Amino acid sequence: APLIRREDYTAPAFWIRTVDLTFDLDPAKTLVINKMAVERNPDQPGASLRLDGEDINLTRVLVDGEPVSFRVENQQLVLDNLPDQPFALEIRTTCAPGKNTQLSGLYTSGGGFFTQCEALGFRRITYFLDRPDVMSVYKVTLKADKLKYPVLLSNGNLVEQGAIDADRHYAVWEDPHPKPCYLFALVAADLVSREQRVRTRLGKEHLLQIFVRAGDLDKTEHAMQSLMASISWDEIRFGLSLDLERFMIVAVSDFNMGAMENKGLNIFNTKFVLANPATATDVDFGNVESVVAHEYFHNWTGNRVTCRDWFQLSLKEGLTVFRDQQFSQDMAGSASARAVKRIEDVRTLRQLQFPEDAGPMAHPVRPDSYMAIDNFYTATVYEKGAEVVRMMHTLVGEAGFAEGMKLYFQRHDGHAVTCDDFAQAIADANPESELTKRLDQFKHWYTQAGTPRVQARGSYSAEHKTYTLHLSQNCAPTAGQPAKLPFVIPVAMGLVAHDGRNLNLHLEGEALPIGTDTVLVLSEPEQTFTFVHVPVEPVPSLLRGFSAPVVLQAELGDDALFTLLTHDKDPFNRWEAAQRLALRRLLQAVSGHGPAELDPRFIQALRGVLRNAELDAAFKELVLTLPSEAYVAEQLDTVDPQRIHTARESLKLQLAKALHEDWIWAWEQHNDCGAYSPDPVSSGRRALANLALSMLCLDGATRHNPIWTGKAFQRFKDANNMTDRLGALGALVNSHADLAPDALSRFHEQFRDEPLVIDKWFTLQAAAPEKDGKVFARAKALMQHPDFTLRTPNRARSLLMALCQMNPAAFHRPDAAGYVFWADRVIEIDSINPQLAARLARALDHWRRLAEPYRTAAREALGRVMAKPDLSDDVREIVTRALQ
Ligand code: DPP
Ligand code: ZN
Repeated sequence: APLIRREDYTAPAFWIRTVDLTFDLDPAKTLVINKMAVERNPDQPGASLRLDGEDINLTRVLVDGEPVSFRVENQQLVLDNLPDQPFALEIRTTCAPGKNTQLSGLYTSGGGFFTQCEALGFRRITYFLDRPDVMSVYKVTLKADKLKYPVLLSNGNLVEQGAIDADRHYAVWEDPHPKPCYLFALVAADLVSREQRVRTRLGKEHLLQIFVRAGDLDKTEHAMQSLMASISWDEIRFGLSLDLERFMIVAVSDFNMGAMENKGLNIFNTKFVLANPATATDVDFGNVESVVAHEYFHNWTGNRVTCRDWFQLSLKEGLTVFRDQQFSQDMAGSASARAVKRIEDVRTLRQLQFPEDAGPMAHPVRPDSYMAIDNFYTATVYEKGAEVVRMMHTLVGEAGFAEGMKLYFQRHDGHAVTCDDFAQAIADANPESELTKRLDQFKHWYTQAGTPRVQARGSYSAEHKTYTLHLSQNCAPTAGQPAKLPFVIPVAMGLVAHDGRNLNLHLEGEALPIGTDTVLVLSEPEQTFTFVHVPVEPVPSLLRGFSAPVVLQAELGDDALFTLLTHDKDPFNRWEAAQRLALRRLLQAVSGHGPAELDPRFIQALRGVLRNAELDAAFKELVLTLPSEAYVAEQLDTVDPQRIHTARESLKLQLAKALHEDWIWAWEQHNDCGAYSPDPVSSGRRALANLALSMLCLDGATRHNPIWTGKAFQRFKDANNMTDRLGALGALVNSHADLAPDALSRFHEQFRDEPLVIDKWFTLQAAAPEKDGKVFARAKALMQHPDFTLRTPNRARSLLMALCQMNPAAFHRPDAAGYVFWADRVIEIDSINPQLAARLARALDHWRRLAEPYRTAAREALGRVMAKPDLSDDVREIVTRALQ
């Protein structure tokens, strides 16, 4: 397929004002009657109408009720010589939902019908102008077997339903809000629902429904609570109210994405909606809360105001991720719990987005071209996009940002717009802000790929009591962007004295000090900031709260980092200091330079955090967890995954041994949380207890001391919630304890009818720390397990992503068996579900930075995938970029 370019955008030649769809649903052959009211765009007189279609059979085309001549060209239905006046267009097609393994368009799952139309799935249902800037009002009639599909749903309001004959029934839905076709949805299935009526601040009544399979009703309470909380949060924070009488969520177990924000009818991957204490972990509860919120928030940021074209994807995704992150922080409550959420978000950004921005898939938050848009639902568009919105929020302040949002909706409600429109609205509402003064430059965040580096150097003059901070920035070239212009980088910061005081900041030339933290705006390649009346030499605490998505190179020595770890008022930078101290030691161990033994001072500092009565358990767990192998790899020019693994495992074991008594203390203090509740305090306690247990098992397993693995086994059997049960199972499996196989088979037996739990069972085994090739062999063998299938994305990911993306030491093998396995799976899945295959294909994005023999073997594997006949565009784009 050719590259599609942002600069080639043109408005549509026709508008489709209304759509009247009738579905006669049958897995083998579904008939779709599509009646549209079409109007020519007067700017394009004489243009032909080109409707997109894919994998559908055309049976009839009528214009104003009369048959017309047409052509089908490159999968498009082309109609020439259409009238200048509005006309009625009727198209009949059939499709085979039961054979749709791509899970895009109309497909079957577990005996029901479901749809997924974003980004380009609607063309697999009917011929249409499948682009987000064509917005239409929909009426949808569903006809289906009554017994098999008792529930018939589509967007908007139910206006009619009834029997057709003894076996079949129908329902008619109308959605009053004009929408792009990617927000269309239908469901026909045998489902039950949890219902809730709510009254919003505007005084309107709404019906909330969550539809699931009959056995899952006891897993819907948390999603309903999250939905109600999201509705009131958006009203309070942004003045945005629910605009529908009915808001529905449907759970489906075969789904490519996490969830989909179809107007009034969100469709969710079961993984992000179902949760109860017996089957879901604290992390799952948190994910359900944030994904429910995310999809709900899309109702305004995405649906009411949508994207002009798919290059603008971050207009809705970056903004909506920012909103769901803010929501989750507010839900977490305490300052410390908010900081924990921020640390987790940054960890994700660094682990997924930074590598993406440094590899062959690097692209701007607003990409310039693509082959398959599905490949651009990325960490860059989502997570970096959210950071860009967050920086605007920092530069204009919370109230200013709320004003900007108000203006954005005043200007653009009901329209399909661009990232520029969004930034302009935020800026225009805040004419005096730093954002507005440098808006054009700020927008380099949308146009330039790559992670900027910020160097910081400070010097103190004891004589003048001044502290001079020199900041500079640069950004490495990325594909197609050899030279970068400087970014606008908000640097939140403070100065910390070695005795622990957070010093008052007084910038040279200003009349008054400005408190103990401020935001410096770095917009030039180099800038110097001078602070006066600084009583003692300070340690700079820079990029507090991770105020910009950059790599900070501050060259702080261990002394300075220990000071920040102990005294910084910003919890993010306390954690960051510990990560830097640990990273420094990990990198020394990997390179073989420097001691392989951890120094007492570092161990003592971690002990100090662990035993600190002021700190929350959740924060301690984050500080005591070493940086991941992926993050270590990110720091290196040449990556030897086995060396990194060996180094990290060795340091982990040292921490297990050196802090043995402290881990026992931590376990004893935190392992009983009483009745289960997923709140931040008790989930933090569970996280710390589980970390302690895994450290104790690790130490025990190396000494063949069965005490702690025995305790873990007991815990595994007795736990009253999935977080503790899985934590104990993980402690056994990850330490390769003798009891692990028995525990694994008991776990499988107990949860054999819970697919989401069986996914965890696969993941745990495939992501375990590699030891003598056993993990790889086990993962390969699990492909033959009767519960394994490539057709359900969650299941395929549970094994394959765990092995190929999350477990570098098991995947990158000197004998190349990991790469052979990977290539075989990518090729196999490509024929079933190209979107899924393309995700797996990205596991070798970074082959160029691998050391030998990995590098050569990885390239060969990529070549094998590339040579597959009929390779999908999705996979072709990933592999082509990787090999370029
Ligand atoms: N469903 C995906 C999301 O909400 C794509 N819109 O991010
Ligand atoms: Zn989204």
